[in-house]
Amino acid sequence: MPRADRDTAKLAARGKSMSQYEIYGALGSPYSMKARAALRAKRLVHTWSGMTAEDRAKVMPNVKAPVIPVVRKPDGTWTNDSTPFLLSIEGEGRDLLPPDPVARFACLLLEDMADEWFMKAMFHYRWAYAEDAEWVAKWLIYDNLPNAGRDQVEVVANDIRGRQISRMALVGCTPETAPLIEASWKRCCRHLEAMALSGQRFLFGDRPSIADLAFYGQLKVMATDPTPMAWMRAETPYLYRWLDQIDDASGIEGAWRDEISIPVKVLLAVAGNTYLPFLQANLDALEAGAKTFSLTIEDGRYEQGTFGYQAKCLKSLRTLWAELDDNSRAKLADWIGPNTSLLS
Ligand SMILES: N[C@@H](CCC(=O)N[C@@H](CS)C(=O)NCC(=O)O)C(=O)O
Repeated sequence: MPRADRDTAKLAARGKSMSQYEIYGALGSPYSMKARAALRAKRLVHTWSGMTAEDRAKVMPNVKAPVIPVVRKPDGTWTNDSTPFLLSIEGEGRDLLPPDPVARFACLLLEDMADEWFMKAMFHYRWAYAEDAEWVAKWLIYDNLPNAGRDQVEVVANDIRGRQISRMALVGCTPETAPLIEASWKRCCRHLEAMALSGQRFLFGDRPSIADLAFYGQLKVMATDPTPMAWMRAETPYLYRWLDQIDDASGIEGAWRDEISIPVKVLLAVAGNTYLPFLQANLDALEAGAKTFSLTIEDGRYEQGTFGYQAKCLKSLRTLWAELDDNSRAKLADWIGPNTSLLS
């Protein structure tokens, strides 16, 4: 049988069709939640699989970097980085990027900040608080080993908890950086709460953008982890509800709005004050051959290991910035502030 026919037969046997996306992720993984909600918002046919340990052995060899979610595209190819994946399918289904060039750049900058900076808070809350670490480790492993039974789940949960805690300093989550990370996260949550109550449903209009989905991904899992869940319910209750609204936005009919909203403007100021200096310090340290870097942001000292991936993020933002016209750049610079210079 020709290969394509064989693939079709195999998929049919699994009750799947050739034209659908298959997402392999975890309910506790922010980027998995982002990708799933994105395909829902785009109205693209897909299946969701919370990966068990068994699935993992079959799925992970298809991709280079061992990170989830992993996606099998309808053409049979595999991919696994939510940002390039979603940008590569921007022409399919509903758009996730606003059409106006200023809004589009703002959207991509905020998406990047949610993925790479906001995620510090997700990791910090998850593993720094004993109650959260115990609860999270158990729910992650139960999803991973649904047939294993309590004893095995709890043994493996202990291992994963130890492993994740040992990675905290590398990604910048230490007792020294904790106050800064929490304060920065809370500030962004308050801006997002203002968005949820602003009379405009999402950051760039009444339909979700890739930036909304990136914030959602991190907050969705934090809405189950005990400490951030309690804080959000008490302090940003409408943002907490908004998470359930964007979770499945397939039926939301809304339009982009050309005018940049106040919540977006203030989040762009956070990007200027916090996120761009963070990316620049990482790039400087990498270029100097250093293994770690530190800088003062939001009145606190921040330190973490250097990451090539985050250097790539800054370079992509610079490419996008270079493509804008002077008028668009001037508008954005007003909101991003003096650190706009880091974009050139
Ligand atoms: N930039 C990637 C990040 C993906 C990522 O870091 N995924 C985490 C889980 S949320 C991961 O796979 N960690 C290793 C693992 O779980 O095995 C994306 O946007 O998809």
